[in-house]
Amino acid sequence: MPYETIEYNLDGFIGVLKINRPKAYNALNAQVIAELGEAISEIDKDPQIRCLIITGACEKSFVAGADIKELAPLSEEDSLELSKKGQRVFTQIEDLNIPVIAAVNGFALGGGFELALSCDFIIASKKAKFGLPEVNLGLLPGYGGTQRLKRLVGLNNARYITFTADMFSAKKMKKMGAVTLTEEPEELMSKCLEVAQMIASRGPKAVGYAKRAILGTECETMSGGLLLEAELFSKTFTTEDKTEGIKAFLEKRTPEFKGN
Ligand code: CO8
Repeated sequence: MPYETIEYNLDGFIGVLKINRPKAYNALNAQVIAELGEAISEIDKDPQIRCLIITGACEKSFVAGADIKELAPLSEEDSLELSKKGQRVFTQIEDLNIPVIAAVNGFALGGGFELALSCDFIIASKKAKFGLPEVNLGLLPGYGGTQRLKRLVGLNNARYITFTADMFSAKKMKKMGAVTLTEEPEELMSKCLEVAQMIASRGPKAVGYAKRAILGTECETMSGGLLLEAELFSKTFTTEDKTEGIKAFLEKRTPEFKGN
């Protein structure tokens, strides 16, 4: 199926899916979310694929977050809908029967970091940068970040990353537990393919069952957490801080939050 904002290729047992909106640093607009959902549904039905790699087609960026220009005019109801839609697609990725590797080649910010967190593990370029900058836009992570990050880095680190909205190196993220391996930028894809080949050489059914066992009952508590996150995310769309935060990004200036 032809896609406009993503690229998908299957080579042997390994699928490689690239987010491809270079002009916006691969930011996730509604079209990317929709195409990603379609591609994941197709991959789910494909008996040949044994491991999927998700990466960014643009050299500098994995995904720089949700598309801020698209977020700006949304109402509380629209933002709730969009948050739930993205959460569904990211949960589809988490629920795939095959392992999914996030090959983080550059910026993984906001929704981009949340996309990587919905994969089974992250292999990152040493130049990659991670962060949840949402609160600096008057928003909060709305694509699963409040639920998935804490599982990897613990509550204290998740709070630190979320509340500071700071950017973190791949090395720092590896130390905190969010990143499994770091590689030189030019070796990132070959390392991911090597790991994917290793996984593909193991018993596919056993790998799938092991994935399900590791995820275990987490998803039961996850669904409640995701609903709460989506509802609170949409509440930010009733605040002046969200209007100021997004306006400041678009005007390329520092926001002045009043707490309203
Ligand atoms: N959305 C839209 N456009 C973007 C985004 C984005 N997230 N990120 C970058 N771009 C665009 C820029 O606007 C710019 O376009 P233009 O050339 O037309 O002005 C182009 O990409 C290149 O960006 P910069 O010129 O800013 O490049 P720099 O190298 O100077 O900086 C950064 C790169 C650091 C990545 C910077 O662009 C940046 O800070 N981007 C925003 C990061 C961010 O705040 N992400 C979080 C977004 S909010 C979010 O993800 C919420 C998730 C939950 C959503 C739930 C439901 C909707």
